[in-house]
Amino acid sequence: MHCSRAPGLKKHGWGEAFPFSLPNSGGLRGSVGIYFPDRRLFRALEKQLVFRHYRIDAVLEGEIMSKSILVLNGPNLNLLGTRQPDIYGSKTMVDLQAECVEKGEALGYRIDFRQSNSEGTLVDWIHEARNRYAGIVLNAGAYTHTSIALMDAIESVGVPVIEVHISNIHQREDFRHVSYVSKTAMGMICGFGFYGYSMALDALVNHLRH
Ligand code: CA2
Repeated sequence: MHCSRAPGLKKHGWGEAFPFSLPNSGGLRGSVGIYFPDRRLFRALEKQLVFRHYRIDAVLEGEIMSKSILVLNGPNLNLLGTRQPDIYGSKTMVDLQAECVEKGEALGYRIDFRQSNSEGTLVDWIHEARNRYAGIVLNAGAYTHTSIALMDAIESVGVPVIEVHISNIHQREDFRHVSYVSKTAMGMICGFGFYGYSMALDALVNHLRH
């Protein structure tokens, strides 16, 4: 066990998403990508987190990398629960993260849950998955229908990707019927609301086990 911060924590600045919780981390359960826009809020938790860093350090060196799944969300999904409940439901991104983390724990995987409105950031995160994550669940939002860059990133990284959409994109406008992500993802689930993420995690872990 090392008495320093975990490698995964060093490269994250304050206010950025960073992993601090693992299945056995006691009170701070199963959440990753916690955002601290307010330094004072972070300070209030810092003492507790430093304790967790040591625990994370001990585990990261071993099985954690191969037992981690990246769940990526694209543009505007941060608005979940604020508008268009007829299409996307009334639950929020935080609810979705909690559901994914809980499902991941049940399957024995740590979930790293992230959202970005930037195409380049999503490409960078897909690249980051190489040798670090067992697989990716990806809802690329509207970039699904436009992004050759995401398609190429998925193809180049050599990590299994399951595409997911909250809505049934084939019952919507014609431009949503095309998915560049589908061309390189293992498979695609759409139309089942947040439950689609759970289905995607099941499908991914089933693939990893066989
Ligand atoms: O159904 C999905 O999950 C989508 O990926 C969602 C994207 C859409 O462009 C895709 O065609 C299908 C849009 C996400 C926007 O989410 C909002 C949620 C609430 C309020 C406003 C936008």
